[in-house]
Amino acid sequence: MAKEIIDGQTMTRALTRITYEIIERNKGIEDLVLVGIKTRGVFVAHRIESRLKQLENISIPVGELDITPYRDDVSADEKEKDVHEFKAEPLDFDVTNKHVILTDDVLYTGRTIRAAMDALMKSGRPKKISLAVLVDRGHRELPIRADFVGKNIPTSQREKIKVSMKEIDGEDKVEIE
Ligand code: 3GP
Ligand code: 5GP
Ligand code: MG
Repeated sequence: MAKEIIDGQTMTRALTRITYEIIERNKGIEDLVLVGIKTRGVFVAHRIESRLKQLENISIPVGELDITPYRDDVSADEKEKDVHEFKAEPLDFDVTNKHVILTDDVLYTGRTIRAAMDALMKSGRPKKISLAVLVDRGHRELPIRADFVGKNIPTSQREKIKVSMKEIDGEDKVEIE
């Protein structure tokens, strides 16, 4: 059984708040780039980018990261398969001396983020990496935390967070099941 915890309006507000927090903490948004982790993290990145444009009237680059080949819990065979469909450069712009804000929908063990940082380093040497997530469900297995959080949702290991976003799911909501 699924229970809705975040509705569309709440998701919009959370992303707007995160955007304001990014502006506040960066005293402007110079050198900032957003990098979304596929799939839904990419939509999170684009939404923050469009709010930054509305609020500050400045455009910043948005990149997409597919971290499958960098995961530590994917079999070597699967990685091998992926590598062939995979660009040698995980990102199509240089992150050297940029402040990269990684974005994802759900933060759980932290292994995805560790893999994402690995992939990022292959594209240059960022001067700083921050993390923004829509939902932090706890249960970290690595010393990783988010700088910007839409909502902390304490979960048990058995529970699952289902994130729906307009871009691919037709509506915005977060459910726990
Ligand atoms: P996303 O690509 O939009 O992040 O991993 C593929 C999809 O499966 C993810 O969508 C995510 O929403 C969903 N998912 C649900 N539970 C898990 C989980 O425990 N691990 C991973 N990697 N994905 C999960
Ligand atoms: P982690 O690597 O931190 O364990 O998991 C984070 C990644 O796995 C995110 O990209 C997220 O999409 C996915 N994930 C892990 N747990 C969940 C969950 O309960 N719900 C959803 N939607 N995604 C999850
Ligand atoms: Mg995700």
